[in-house]
Amino acid sequence: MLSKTQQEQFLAKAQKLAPQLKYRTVDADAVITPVKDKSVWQDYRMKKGDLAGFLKDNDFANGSSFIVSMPETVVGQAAFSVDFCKGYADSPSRIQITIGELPQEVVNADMPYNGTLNGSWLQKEIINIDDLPCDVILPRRYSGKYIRFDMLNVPGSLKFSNIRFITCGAEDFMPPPPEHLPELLKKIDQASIRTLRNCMQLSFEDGPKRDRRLWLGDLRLQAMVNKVTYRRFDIVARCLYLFAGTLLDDGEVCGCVMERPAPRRGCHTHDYAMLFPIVLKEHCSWSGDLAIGEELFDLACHQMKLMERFFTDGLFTGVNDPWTSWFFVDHDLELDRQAAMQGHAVAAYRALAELAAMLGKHEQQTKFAAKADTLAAVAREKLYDPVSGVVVSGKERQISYASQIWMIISGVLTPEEGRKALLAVENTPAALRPSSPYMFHYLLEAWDICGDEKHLLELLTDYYGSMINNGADTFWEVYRPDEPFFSPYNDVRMNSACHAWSGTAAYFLRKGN
Ligand code: RAM
Repeated sequence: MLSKTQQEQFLAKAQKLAPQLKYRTVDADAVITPVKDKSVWQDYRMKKGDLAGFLKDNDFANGSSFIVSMPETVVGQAAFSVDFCKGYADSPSRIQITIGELPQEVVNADMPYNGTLNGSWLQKEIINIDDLPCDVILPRRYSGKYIRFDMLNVPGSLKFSNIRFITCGAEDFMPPPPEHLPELLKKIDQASIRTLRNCMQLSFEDGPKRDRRLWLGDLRLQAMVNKVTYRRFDIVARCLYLFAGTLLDDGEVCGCVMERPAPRRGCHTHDYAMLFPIVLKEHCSWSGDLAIGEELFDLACHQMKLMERFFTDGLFTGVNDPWTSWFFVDHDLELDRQAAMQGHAVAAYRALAELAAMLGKHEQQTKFAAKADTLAAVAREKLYDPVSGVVVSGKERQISYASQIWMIISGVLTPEEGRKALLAVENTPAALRPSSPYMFHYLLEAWDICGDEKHLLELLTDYYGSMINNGADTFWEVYRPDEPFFSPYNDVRMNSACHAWSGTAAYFLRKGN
């Protein structure tokens, strides 16, 4: 168990690794007329018009409003210049400004919010300006493609100009798409990289609009894309130190870390804790930095020690309860998590064994390899039906993609068995499908391990391509192609449209074999 002092030392290391943020100015490039159109994703088409002409020809009195768009989804502070037009400013100007990643957030800016997460995540400001003319830089950092202005109470009417974003992030450029890719895959590659770039702030955030924090599950996927693009291993190391410095009381790595005002621990998310050894091992082998592996090895081992309480005779018997004992796995409360968690554990022990080998800890290597073998054998005996070739989970012997996927990722199934299992669930309409892009990533990773390039590319093109066709230039936290208004938070405006765990397409397109 790491002492408080050791944790503080890790936080000090994280502090030293804080990246220098880069800033640039991106001007708004169009005025938007939202057109209701049921044939369009979430019912609104955003018709673009000439912004310069619009701002020159129009002034805005009480009750008027307008929307502008940015050339791409950006992260930073929205800013603009404003002046009075008629008469003189004898009183303050009260303006409401709403920033949205997707049309619904700005078109329905004032619709009552009844979602489950705090409505203050919705990006809205009411400001009062005393002195005109004036250049305004809004106080928070936002993520968006649209800015809506509502004149709540203004003296006479106002003129606007210079509407822009002062963007920020650890990187300010985008690696161009690989030449050989067809057009749609190029777009997918770029949206995936833009997603990573926008989330890459002082740490890898899950979403720059929401939750703006470091989640271990998201970090693993970001580290994969980072490996084939920006290669900012310093930020990955920083994130690992942040986790190591904010442990829960029993020494478990928490699911997420909030960085400001000072690093704070978030919740228990046990599947994410099991990813810690995996992320650490991958980071060491991709960055070549074995020192951090040595430093955090015991902590990684401790995670699996803590997880032992969820296993009986080598089989996962923990119960998922989001309030007390949370095994996230996917945004799906119906999902029986037994097989997926068994897979997480096998994969984590394998990662520990490999990390031990890299660090020359041969005894530990043997010990963890044996642990992985035992759990894998139990999995094959209790959860794998060799006749149907499918993995089942829980008392009800539920069949889901998640169960097959994690048995493949962990190597419990051979690539050939894995391929058969995935094909079998494709033909099982009752099988629970991936609900979030997070699980969808793991489906792609599973097809990759099974060596089925064709399936992988088809699925990738279909899923991310349809998001692109629905207007995405960064990938969305929540995406059910047949349910445009689905939100795990009961209000689609709360969904994040630039989300770490949805951005791994570039990894598959660039990793080579
Ligand atoms: C949601 C976020 C985040 C994820 C957690 C478990 O709140 O989308 O990215 O990791 O769930």
